[in-house]
Amino acid sequence: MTQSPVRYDRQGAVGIVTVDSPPVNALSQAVRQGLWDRVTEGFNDPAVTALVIVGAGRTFIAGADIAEFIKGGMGEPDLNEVNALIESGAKPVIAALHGTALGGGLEVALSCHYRVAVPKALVGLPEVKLGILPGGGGTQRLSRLVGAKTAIEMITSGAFLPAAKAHSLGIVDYVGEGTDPLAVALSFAASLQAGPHKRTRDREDGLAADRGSSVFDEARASLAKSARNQFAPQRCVDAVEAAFTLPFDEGLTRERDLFMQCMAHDQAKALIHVFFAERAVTKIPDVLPSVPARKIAQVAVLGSGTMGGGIAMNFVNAGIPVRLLDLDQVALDRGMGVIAKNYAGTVAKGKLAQTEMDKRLSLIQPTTDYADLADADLIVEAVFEDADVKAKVFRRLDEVAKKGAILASNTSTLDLDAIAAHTKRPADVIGMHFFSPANVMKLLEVVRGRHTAPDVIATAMAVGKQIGKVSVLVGNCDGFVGNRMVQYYATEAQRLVIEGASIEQVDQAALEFGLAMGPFAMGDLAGLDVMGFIRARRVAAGLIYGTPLSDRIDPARKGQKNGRGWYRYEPGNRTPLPDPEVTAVIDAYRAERGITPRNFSSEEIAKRLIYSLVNEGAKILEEGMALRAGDIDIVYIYGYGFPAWRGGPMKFAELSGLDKVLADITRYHADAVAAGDADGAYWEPAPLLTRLVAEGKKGFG
Ligand code: 3H9
Repeated sequence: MTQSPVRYDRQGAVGIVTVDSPPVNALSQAVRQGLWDRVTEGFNDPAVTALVIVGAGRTFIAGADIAEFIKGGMGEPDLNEVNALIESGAKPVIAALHGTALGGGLEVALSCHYRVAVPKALVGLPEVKLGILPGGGGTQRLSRLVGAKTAIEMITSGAFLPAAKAHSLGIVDYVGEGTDPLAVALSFAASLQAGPHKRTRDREDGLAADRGSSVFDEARASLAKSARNQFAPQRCVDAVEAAFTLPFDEGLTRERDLFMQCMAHDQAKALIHVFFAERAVTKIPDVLPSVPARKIAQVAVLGSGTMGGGIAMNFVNAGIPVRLLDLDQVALDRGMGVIAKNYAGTVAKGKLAQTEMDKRLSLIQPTTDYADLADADLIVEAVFEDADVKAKVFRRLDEVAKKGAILASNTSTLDLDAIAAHTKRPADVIGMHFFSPANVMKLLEVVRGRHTAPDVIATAMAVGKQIGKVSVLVGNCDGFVGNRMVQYYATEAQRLVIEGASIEQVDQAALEFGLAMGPFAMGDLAGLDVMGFIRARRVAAGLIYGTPLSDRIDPARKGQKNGRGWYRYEPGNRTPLPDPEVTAVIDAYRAERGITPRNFSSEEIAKRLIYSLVNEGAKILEEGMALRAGDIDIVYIYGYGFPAWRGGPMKFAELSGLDKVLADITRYHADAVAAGDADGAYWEPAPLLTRLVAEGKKGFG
């Protein structure tokens, strides 16, 4: 018989129910059963007058077992039954919180008569981030404690609240000292008066003021904007409202009904996929966790432009000192000025203390002397995206860097092996591709070269985590994962315009799909001059199909930086405005090719944009340039503003049906061939996709 993950002990007159199910004490079927059995045992134990529920290891219960959701069916006993049992006892039950009491974990705690916590404990109902809502009574019980507004805020944001805040809101009854939740609970139990001990379901504290309030409609209207197109946030409001309109048990039934609606929705499938994909990216089959990372105490960044400055900020934000090198003192002063201005903006918004800004700035040592890089453990090159410039830099770095230093390139497209070949230590060379603005965007593509050593990979991944990035290991191909895919996406946006859509319509369709910005606005933000430079190299190397419109746009149009790109911009304003000069270029090009513009629906535009990503993503996957389809999804969600609730491009394709996606891609390819349009050649279906569909597979595996 397997041992239960929940045990029962006694200390004096207190019965202790300990959940011991690493890593996070999630509420698997065995844990729910164990809770049921051990709480029953405690209620029946004549020697105890109160019970404590506590988590072993690093945390209280961090929620329902999400892996169980995917397998389908959650098994008996249901969480609501366990909670009802806890709440029904004649003896008071105290939840002793440490680590994170989340989701179903907080719901268990809310069913207890009292909640106590250590100061570092965090509580929250983050279900909405998985596309669902609290389904174990959380919406009903929390509302009774804190009222509608706070309940809606907590449940629709999924935010984690520190113990002190939870105490001030009435969620936690007592915050003790130290780190031992059991000690806090035992001292609280000793102070308990004789009953009755009120059950949360019977509390009225939070309900009275908000009955019939407009807060629900206001929340719905606000979420319709801030969580546009998302299913669960609206259902969260519905569930909270039920606490104010229905008796408790009916409220629970309504909550469960809404929970099941969310579970059945594609958005939950997408977001649960993202949860696991984000954790899977850390796992590299041939770089085991036992591979030791190198120690990174001093970093150097080369290039003090927008990218270099942003990269430097990441490290000093994490307390790691940086030497920032530029060859030109004027450029260096300008770069330092931009960094100071960025921090000052955050201070002005009240999000950073002035002393903290000063501390961070003091950790950056500007220099124009390569000799100053000699003690750096990690050197990140962020100079101009030109192979010759990079070659020169890496030859110089090879001369000055100490033995064992990691030499990282922030190249976004160039061949990492060619860069590494300019050093005598290719095993120490790796790509660390940050995304602009580098101090904000969470993605870090870690590029593995042919000779990159396993411990260099382990170090880059670990450093990425330390500076708050989501690091994804990718292979060395032109554009790696993100930019390799995006070139086809950008070209497809232009093909749509050539065929008849307007620039604004294409961007609007991307926004309606849920992307953070459309392809043309993205081009203007990245800089058409930079993209033009990269494109010229690729075209010369035979790596890219035509990009007919870009080549006809006046090269003086650089995008947002000079107020003229695919759009025009008023000074000091980032709102894209249609520009007749660009429209004239499009009209002339259509006329030259004899194209009669046709109408497009937003849906058709979105499909063509997204499927261009999917088809290239499948090629990348087959070549092994990404380890998993989920890695590609994470790249797009954290690097390109792809909506997480769509799951990323590859999950979106799975949810749309790989067979349907392939049929569309095949048609786009046939259309391009029939029109003699060589620019559409990339629509040739990815062999992997064709094979999966032929085998009847529903996913990329
Ligand atoms: C819910 O409760 C629904 C109910 O209302 C209704 C039911 C009817 N389940 O993140 P980490 C794994 S919905 C299964 O790397 P950290 C995770 O996959 C749930 N597994 O650590 C990883 O595995 P591996 C509401 C879980 O310290 C390992 O634990 N709760 C779960 O950076 C370590 O995770 C949530 O949404 C889970 N619930 O962060 C909380 N949680 O090592 C979700 C974690 O094999 N979890 N794992 O890769 C979190 O936010 C973070 O994991 C947490 C720890 C903050 C707890």
